[in-house]
Amino acid sequence: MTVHTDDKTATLLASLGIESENPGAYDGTWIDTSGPVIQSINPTTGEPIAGVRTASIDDYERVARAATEAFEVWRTWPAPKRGEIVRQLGDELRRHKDALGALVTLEVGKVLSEGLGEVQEMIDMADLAVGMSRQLYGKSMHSERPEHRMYEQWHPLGPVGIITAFNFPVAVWAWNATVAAVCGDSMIWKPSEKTPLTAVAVTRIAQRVLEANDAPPIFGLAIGDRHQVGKPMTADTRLPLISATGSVTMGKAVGRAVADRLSRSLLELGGNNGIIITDDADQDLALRAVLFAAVGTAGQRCTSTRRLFLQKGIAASFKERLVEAYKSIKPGDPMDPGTLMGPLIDARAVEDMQSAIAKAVEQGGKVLCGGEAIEGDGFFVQPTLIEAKVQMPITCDETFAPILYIFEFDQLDEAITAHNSVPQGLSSAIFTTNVLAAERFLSPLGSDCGIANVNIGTSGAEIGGAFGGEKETGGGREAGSDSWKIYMRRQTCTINYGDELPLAQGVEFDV
Ligand code: UN1
Repeated sequence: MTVHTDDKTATLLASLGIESENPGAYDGTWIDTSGPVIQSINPTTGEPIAGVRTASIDDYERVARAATEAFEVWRTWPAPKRGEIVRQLGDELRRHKDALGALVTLEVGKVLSEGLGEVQEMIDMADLAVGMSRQLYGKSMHSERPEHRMYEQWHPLGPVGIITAFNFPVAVWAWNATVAAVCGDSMIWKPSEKTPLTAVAVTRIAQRVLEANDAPPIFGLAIGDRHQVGKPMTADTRLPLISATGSVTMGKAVGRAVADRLSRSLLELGGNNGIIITDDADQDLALRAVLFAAVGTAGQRCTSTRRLFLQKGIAASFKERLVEAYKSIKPGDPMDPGTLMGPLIDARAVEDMQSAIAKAVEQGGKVLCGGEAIEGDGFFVQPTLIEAKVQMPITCDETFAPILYIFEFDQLDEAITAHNSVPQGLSSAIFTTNVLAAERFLSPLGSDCGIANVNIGTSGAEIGGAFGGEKETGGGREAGSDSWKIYMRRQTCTINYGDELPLAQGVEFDV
């Protein structure tokens, strides 16, 4: 297929080393891959941007072997030296922030400010991981035996498989890759086939840093489908950890395959995030937060707000303001600085949104505004508000689109129960000025999610905290706090520096 791009796009692609057809696997060198070619489609126009030759099973095998060899060397580098490589990766990302952010916008359709924000998230992760590289602390504990010392230490784990989704095509790689790298792991990245170009661009950036430092090729890449890459990777006993971000269906398949070989999985799956707004909340603040969380990224974040719980006293007026604000949002070119909402990722996403809206109406929901796909080029839809009832089954599904279901409630506990009644448990928020309501929401009887916010929306988490959620969201934690521990192997060591052999638990065993 011939790919037509304008001059500006051609310059952008060239600055990131993207050609009209790119190899889809890297193991220290770019492999002349032999799988089928996929085209990356610009969701704003529906036109192809460039192609990628996917990895075959044999290509995957090459990448896996290289990752295994790279691990053998990388794990011997002192952690702060590994951190130095990640520091340089952060610097290289800083240099390419504008271009890479624009490529994210081109390939995913999120607005430019969010494309740039995503690269910033990678840079923030690199900075955090550099600090971590000197803080991979183990505890020491007091032995119950005289002249004994006990402590825990953390060793590199092995090559890690990283599966990422289209919606955060580069930041989620960085959540995993920067931390895994300082922990001493090599990795194989399987990005979404909807966003192969950003993956090639990031790997080229990482390659330069590795080569400049004579570091082993720890940042492997294998672009391909479930059969060529996904299944061989999840079944690969050389990979002690598979970190997967994406749908619940994908996560269940990955979780099962990895559990079958008793290895670790780190799952960050679907969300169905809710915001509760009480009568005493700051309405202006809440309105702005709901808009960003529900309409931002065209509702395609795992943290997007999908359910809104309004207390009766403010419900009517808040809904009115929300409808007005929704109507003022004009979906358009995500490169244009005035645009707040770009397209959905593909035609299938538009169909899924339409089918969810039809189901909502069938189940008794009332569309307050939006609801339509927009005719013309690209995959544009109207942001949609639906008045709903908690019993409506469709409100338990995560539809990756800008649909916001609105519910009303009397008492806070009633809202919390409804909020927690879905299978997913990623992010949640309450808007209130009442300290008791806020604390109740954060208490063990409150939100059941991995993320719980007060007077902040459900999306746009900072990388310093552990990111992930409960129930069908999969239980994994990525990014900050002590999430690094899953990328390492824990070892408990006991040293006897005396000349007796006392046994623990007072056991006597003298011959
Ligand atoms: C995702 O949608 O998979 O909290 C990740 C947020 C972003 C990450 C979203 N920092 O919205």
